Amino acid sequence: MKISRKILNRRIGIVERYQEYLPVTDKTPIVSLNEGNTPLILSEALPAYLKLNVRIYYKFEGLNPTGSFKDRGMTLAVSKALEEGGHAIMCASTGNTSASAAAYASRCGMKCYVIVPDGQIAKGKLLQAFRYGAKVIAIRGNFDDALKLVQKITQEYPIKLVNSVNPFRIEGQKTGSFEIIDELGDAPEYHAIPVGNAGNITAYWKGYKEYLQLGKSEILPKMLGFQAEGSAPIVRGEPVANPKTIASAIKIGNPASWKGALSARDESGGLIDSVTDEEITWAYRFIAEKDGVFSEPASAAAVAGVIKLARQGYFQEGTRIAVTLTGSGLKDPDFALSFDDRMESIEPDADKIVKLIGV
Ligand code: AN7
Repeated sequence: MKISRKILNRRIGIVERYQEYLPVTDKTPIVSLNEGNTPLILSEALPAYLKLNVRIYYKFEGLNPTGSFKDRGMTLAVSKALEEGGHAIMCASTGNTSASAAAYASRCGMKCYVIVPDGQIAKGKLLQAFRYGAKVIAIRGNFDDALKLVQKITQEYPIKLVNSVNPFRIEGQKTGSFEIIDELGDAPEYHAIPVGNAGNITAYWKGYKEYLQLGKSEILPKMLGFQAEGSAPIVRGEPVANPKTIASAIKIGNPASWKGALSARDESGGLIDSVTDEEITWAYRFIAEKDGVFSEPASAAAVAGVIKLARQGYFQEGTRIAVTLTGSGLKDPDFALSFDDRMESIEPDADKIVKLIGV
């Protein structure tokens, strides 16, 4: 029996879905894990908590194939690397880029080299890079040191760089905006997003502008970027030599797409602000415990930012706020289990359980 792809309503990846808006041709080999098409989840708890008449939507990128938004950019970057005859890719990473690069490389038989800051990568991300078969190299330095090294090496050797300085990464990631508009019928009034290397805020802004030009939307959102206070170079206006934050994904002191972030902020009339680790942690727990959405700490920085601005009376009533939750909470089990949760270990006895739960 011939199975129709249409009948199965097959989930397709972002390159196939948005090919007319991406730099691909019929000859581009598509390396895909059916990424994208992630849920836009309406928050029940947050507007109620904030006592604010707005609709807040989580764009939950943690449900991508490797658990982060990086897959949108990586499918295109690796497809183009393959089209150009590449055999190997390389990236510096705070974790998610390496997981994604490793997965897409494995899918098309490429070698993958990832350079990470030693001891600063969340466990889930590191185990992904290993399991997808990448060569993992840890340096005694930070992400910014690692990025400089991979830029130097890929200039001198036939290895494609797949960090977001690769323009195909940005092109792929702009599809996040496309999906939001396709679903809402227009852009939201505000878009909140965590900022590390600043590729994603650059990509989303590009996507919003392109869809407006195509007549698919009528408004542009104000772009609201959030860095962690201890690694907030854009907010401070200068690189941070020793960035610090519990949100290891955005522990970046000198973002490559700094200019792109400034353009997104200034062209949209938005802002880039910082949030403390305490605020990030609070938001991380709130959206999991009250909204059922488990994202990693870096993603929660955007939620913390929305809470901070809401308290300042920033948002207009009756508007829509999209928040990109960039990665899955499962990525960082050490952080997830660092609270005072207690698990009781008891005899398998119903009476004892009932007593414990107090019903
Ligand atoms: C969950 O993996 O930079 O501002 O090397 O993993 O586009 O850098 C990760 C970044 C936000 C920031 N949330 O995005 C890497 C890396 C999560 C992330 C960001 C990252 P950009």
